[in-house]
Amino acid sequence: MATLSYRTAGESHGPALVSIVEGLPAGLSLDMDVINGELRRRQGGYGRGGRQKIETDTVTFLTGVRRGQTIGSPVTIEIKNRDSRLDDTPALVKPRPGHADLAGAAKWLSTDCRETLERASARETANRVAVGAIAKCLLRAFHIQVVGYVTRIGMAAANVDGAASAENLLAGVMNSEVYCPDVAASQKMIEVIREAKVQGDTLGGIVETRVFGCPVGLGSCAHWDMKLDSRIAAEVMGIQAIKGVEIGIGFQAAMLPGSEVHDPIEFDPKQRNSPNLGFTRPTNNAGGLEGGMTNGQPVVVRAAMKPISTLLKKPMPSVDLNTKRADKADYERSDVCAVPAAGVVVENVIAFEIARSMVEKFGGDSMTEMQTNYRNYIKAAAALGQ
Ligand code: EPS
Repeated sequence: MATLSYRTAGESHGPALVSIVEGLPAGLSLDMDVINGELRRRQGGYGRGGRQKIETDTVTFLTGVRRGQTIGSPVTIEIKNRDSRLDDTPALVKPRPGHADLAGAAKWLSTDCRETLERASARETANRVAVGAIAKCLLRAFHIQVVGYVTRIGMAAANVDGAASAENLLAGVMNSEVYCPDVAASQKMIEVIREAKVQGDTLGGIVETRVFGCPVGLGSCAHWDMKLDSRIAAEVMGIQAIKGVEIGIGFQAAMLPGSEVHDPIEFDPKQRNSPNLGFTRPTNNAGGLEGGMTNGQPVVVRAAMKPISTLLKKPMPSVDLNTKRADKADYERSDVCAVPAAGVVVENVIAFEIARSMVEKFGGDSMTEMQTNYRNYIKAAAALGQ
C-alpha cells in the first residue's frame, strides 16, 4: 500500500527547520504561493510575540522537486531561522509550569531546560504547516478544501454557521485579525487578548477545521490505527499546547439519546456522481466520519489549546533545578495568545492526514495514475444498486 509520511527536525534557535516528506506521487505541482502563504498565516494572528517580527518563514526545496513539481523521490524542505543563535542561548533552570521544561530536563539528565525547550517550542509547527500546505496542493487536484478558524479565545466565543460554505468561511477568516469568521466575536477576542497582555497573562482557546469534498470511504474500519478519526486525533493532539480533540459534536454526543445524535441517511440522485455518491444527511453530528471512514459529509474537527505557559508579569511558582529552592519560573520571549496560529497548524496537519488517506486509497506513483484511480472508484461506487 502506498503511503505518505513525514519527519521534522530543527531547534527553535538553530540554523533551520527541516522536514522530509516521503510518498508524494510524481507530477504534483507545488504552489509556492500556497505554501509560503500558509507559513505567513501561521506567523500572524493578533497576540503573537516578538519572534514573528524577526522571521519571514519561506520554504526552500532541497530534494525531490524539479521545475516546481515532485519527481517521486523524498521531498526535503528547509525553513531558515533568522534568529539562529543556539550555542549562545542562555540556560533556563527554573522550569515553566505547563511547558516541557521540567520533564525534559529530568529525562535528559540535565538541570538546564534549554535543550528540551528548543525542540519542544512551537516554532517546530512551521515544519508541519509547510508539509500540510504541500498536502493542500495535492488535495486541490481532487477539489478537496480544508478550512480552519477560531471559535473561542478565553471567554470570547464565536457563533459559526454549521452550514457555511468553504468560500464563506474563508472570506470571514481572511477578514479577521484572529482568523474568526464571526465579526462581533473577533472584536471581543481582540479585546480579551489585549486585556491579557496588560495583565502580563496568556490565553488559550478553541479552533475548528472543516474539510469539504472528501469522497466516501477514506480511512478504514479494519484496524484502530487505520481509522481516519484516530489518525486525525493523534496528529492534532501532537501539536504543542493542544489538550483536547473532538470530532463532530464530540463530547456532546454523550449527553443525548441516539435518536438525536445520529444523522439520518437520505439519497439525492442528482449528486450520485459526486464525492458523497448522492448520500446526503440533514445533520452532520458525526463530523463526516463513521467507523473511522469518511461518509461524504464535511469532516469537522475541534481542538482546545491551553494558554501559553510563559507568563511575563506573573511567572508561576517553580523551583530552581540547581538549588532546589522555591523561585519564580523563568521568562522567555513568548506570545500572549497563539490560538489563531494554532488554528493554521491544526488545519494543515488535518490536510496532511486527509492527503495520506487519499494516497492510501488511490495510490499510484504519479498524479495521473492517482486521478485515474479516483475517477474509477467514484464511477464504480456510483454504479452500485439501482
Ligand atoms: C514560535 C517561536 C518561539 C516562540 C513560540 C512560538 O520563538 P522564541 O522562543 O524565539 O520567541 O515565540 O514558542 C512558544 C510559545 C513556546 O512555548 O515554545 C513560533 O515560531 O511559532
